[in-house]
Amino acid sequence: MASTVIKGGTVVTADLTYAADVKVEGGVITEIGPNLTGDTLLDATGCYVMPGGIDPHTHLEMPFMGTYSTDDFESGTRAALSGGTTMVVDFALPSPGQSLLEAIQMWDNKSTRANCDYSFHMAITWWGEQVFNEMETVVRDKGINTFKHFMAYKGALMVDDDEMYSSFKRCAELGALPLVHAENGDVVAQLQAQLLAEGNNGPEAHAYSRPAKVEGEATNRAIMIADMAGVPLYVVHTSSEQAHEAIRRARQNGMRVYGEPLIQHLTLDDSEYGHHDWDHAARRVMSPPFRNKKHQDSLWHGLAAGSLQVVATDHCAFTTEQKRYGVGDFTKIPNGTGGLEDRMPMLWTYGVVTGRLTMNEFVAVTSTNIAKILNVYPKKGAILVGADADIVVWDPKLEKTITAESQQSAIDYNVFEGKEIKGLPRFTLTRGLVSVEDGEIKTREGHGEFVAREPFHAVNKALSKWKEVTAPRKVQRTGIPASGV
Ligand code: DUC
Ligand code: ZN
Ligand code: ZN
Ligand code: ZN
Repeated sequence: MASTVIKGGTVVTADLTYAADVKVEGGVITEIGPNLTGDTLLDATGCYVMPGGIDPHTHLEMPFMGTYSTDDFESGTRAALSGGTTMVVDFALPSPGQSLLEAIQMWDNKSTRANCDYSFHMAITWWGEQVFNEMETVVRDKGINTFKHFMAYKGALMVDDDEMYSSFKRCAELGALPLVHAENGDVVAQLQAQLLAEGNNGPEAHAYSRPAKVEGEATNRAIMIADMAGVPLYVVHTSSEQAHEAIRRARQNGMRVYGEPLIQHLTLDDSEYGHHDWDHAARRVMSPPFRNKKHQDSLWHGLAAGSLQVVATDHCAFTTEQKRYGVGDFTKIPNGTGGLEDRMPMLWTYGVVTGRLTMNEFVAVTSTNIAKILNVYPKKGAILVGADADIVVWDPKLEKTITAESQQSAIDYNVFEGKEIKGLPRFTLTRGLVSVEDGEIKTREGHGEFVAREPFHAVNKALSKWKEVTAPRKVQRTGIPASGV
């Protein structure tokens, strides 16, 4: 079998840093050690050999707000690989009333073009007996063990507390992990209507309509509901101190709650919405919106302290033309920003180079923690013999300025335009296939495979101590008084 050896680099994992060569055969890592030989040699001198990134949160070719997100599984995964990310987890999104299994079929069809491996989360956008029953098939037969709930997007994707509690209990039975988009959709809808009525219709009003408190409230509510349902919880795109605070408090009380800041929220702030140019501001409209420096600091601290575990993108890319659907009414601006190819270089530049994160923490939050939480470790997220050869050979000396012209993403701008990056892939390997070589993109459409994820056996054991104390028990009594006296 043809072998590839990554030679002369320093292996960096979530817990170790050491000099070693890494040998790859048949798409997996077969040997790690000194002086390895092989058919093809990749020179990693001066580089860090790390597990390829996993982006746990993307929306590729997703029908949303009257259009489709522009990056599909081909351009999206090409963008991912160019920035060192070797696996994406996308959301299969049934429209309300649609079968979950039908939605998976749609996502199966779209994803045949993927350049790197991928997995799916299932969105619960409505509730009923059919959904209850299909959830079991999704977990048992479709390899999907995570269910996303939108607490916002009222009248479209939003589920209420009744539906969410029902679905969380079902997740607990099935060994599945619920995810939440935590914003109070009722309050957002009222604020949107009020802002429009006052003539506040520009993209800046998008941010006014989604203050940090709507996120803090919803995050705390979802955590409490998850605890009552007896299931852990994963909070997507944690963007505010209030949401982070709720997650910290829950973890301190023994609950398994995970928080996922986005690279956008870590590095871009709400001053973007004050820009004089409508297009500039609208291109940055996403939910939750960018926040101020206080919230950014909180997110960075959470990553360092371990109260937030994962950095994602929520990659959901719309062109300027699509953003202009919302001229005159900010509620019609398609929500979403890109970030797939910039997540790792931006986090390295703003995290590792600045000293906010160690290299090992960088690997943990971009790959290993995600693989563990989503139950694909150590197939993914590891430099270990037997693991998939999803590897990034990271050159800390490579520099570039981010521009839309040089990006892989199919849209016409980049929210990180002009940022100076230090640290980029010299090579990216996806199951052994070299897809970035000395900065040159050599992806192969259709190379990516679906990664099935098993249910979690620990889910039902994850109750907090509060649950045990308040578990209802019927009290045995004597001397019951006659009624009506
Ligand atoms: N937020 C976005 O900005 N886009 C896609 C969905 C979401 O929750
Ligand atoms: Zn969301
Ligand atoms: Zn300008
Ligand atoms: Zn999302």
